Amino acid sequence: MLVEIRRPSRGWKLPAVAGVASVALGAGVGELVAAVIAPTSGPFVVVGAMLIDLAPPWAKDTAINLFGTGDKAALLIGIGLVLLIIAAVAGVAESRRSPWGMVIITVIGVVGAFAAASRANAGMLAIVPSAVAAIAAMLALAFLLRKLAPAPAPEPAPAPAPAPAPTTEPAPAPAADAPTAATVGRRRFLGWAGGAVALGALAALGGYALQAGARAVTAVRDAITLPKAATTATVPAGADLAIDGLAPIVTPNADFYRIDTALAVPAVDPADWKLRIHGLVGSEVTLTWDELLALPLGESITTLACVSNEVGGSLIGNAVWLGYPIRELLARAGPTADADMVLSRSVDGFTASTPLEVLQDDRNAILAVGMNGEPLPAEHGFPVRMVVPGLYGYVSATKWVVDLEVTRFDAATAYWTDRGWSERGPIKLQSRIDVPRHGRPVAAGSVTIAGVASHQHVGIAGVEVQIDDGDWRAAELATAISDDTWVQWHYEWADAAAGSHSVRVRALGADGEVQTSRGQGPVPDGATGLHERTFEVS
Ligand SMILES: Nc1nc2c(c(=O)[nH]1)N[C@H]1C(S)=C(S)[C@@H](COP(=O)(O)O)O[C@H]1N2
Ligand SMILES: [Mo]
Repeated sequence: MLVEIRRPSRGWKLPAVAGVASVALGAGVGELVAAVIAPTSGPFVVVGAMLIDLAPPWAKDTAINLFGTGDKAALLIGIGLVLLIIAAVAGVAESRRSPWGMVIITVIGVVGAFAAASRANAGMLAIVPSAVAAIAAMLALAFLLRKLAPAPAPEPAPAPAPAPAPTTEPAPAPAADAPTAATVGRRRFLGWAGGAVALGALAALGGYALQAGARAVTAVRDAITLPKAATTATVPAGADLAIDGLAPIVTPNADFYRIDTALAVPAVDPADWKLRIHGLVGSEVTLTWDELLALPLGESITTLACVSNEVGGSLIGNAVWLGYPIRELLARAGPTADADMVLSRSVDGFTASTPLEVLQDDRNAILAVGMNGEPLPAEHGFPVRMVVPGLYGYVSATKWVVDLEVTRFDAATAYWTDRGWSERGPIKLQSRIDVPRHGRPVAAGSVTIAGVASHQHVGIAGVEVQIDDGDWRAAELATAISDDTWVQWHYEWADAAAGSHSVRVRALGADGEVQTSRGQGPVPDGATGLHERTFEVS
């Protein structure tokens, strides 16, 4: 604010209205933005969730006693009322002591962004709705307060030049015209303020409407009971070392990494879902949701990793999948002899190119409907996705899959291949150190070093660690679930002396490969290099 406006004569009511209208507009826009890009990060909902988490038990009890099951609605209404009061204060503050109103709105935005970012599973986009809301509110407030600035002298009807900016010295209004001009200005201001409120309401309604599909599909998903598995998979005893700080052997759905190009999570109703297998095939196959569920479904445990995972990164997870082998469906379609690739397509247009032979051999390449005992979560591909051991997700793990085109690598390319990534993505031998945890001091003496290693569909023969610049020493492997999953490892360092130390890890593949120390970034076919962690022993 370049000009400090001190005009107490303006009163406080209209500036308060400006504040309320601006914040209403911002809040509506925030809900709309959230509906589009980060549906679980609507500013109201995240602030409400944060308050629920922060509330002491007595407050929860009181709220439940007062409002019963309406306690959540009451909470949201309460947040709305508090917000409106703060908004009114911000309007008055801005009109008298600019930029304090803007500061107040910024603080509200930061609270919303903080609440959104601190939710479990919050993506990087989570703070955007609150940020956009705050910016929209500030722009609206600046606009409305300008409308409120005393009107310039009434102009003669054929205006020779545009009205001077209100920051110039306002000419004193002729006494006779004064009440009329003030009334007109006031009415016009209220029109603008009402417009801002209406726009905010429209945006909020738009957001609500946009999420109708997602709400409906969530309800459908919640009502699904998946059929019992014809074949089950179990995690063998001794596969999970249960070391504090070490990734659990099976990754809970809520902690499973999510990578996709979908700005809004596709809402696919299983009743409308259909898979089409076509292209270089003897006969086209289509499969409905009911037909898929009627097939004998099997459980399999497969680790999924992203090609963008940096060395030691967290874009990797392990789940118990329920699904049906893709090879059986391909056998029905009968690929022709010249076919060598399956281009899978999701409902939102994403594509992946998977070598045909990988989908035909005896590995557990499946159409998955279940993840860790539940229907697939929406963001992990509900109702149906692919899971293929041994390949990075970008060439195999199509979520919301609806189409399999049997084709050739020289005839079609997939989404990420068109953007510079390799057309094939066999997964690389990798290992990661989880413990000692990053930045945690460690007591001298016996120190546990632990992590995970994987080489899907090949298997891990061993893991070695190197402390400081010492020899490579064999770590102990936990029981492996199968070659298709990561395996935990640990090494007990008996004589850790005080000071700063570094530990490096390398995995040995079941095929004799030794994990390379040669560093390479993820592009075009996956990162290589050794994970290293430094820690302080005291
Ligand atoms: N429809 C669709 N499926 C997709 C993607 C995508 O962008 N869209 N990304 C792929 C990539 S790059 C990875 S690593 C995995 C990630 O699966 P997850 O989000 O369930 O962990 O999904 C794959 N399937
Ligand atoms: Mo990925």
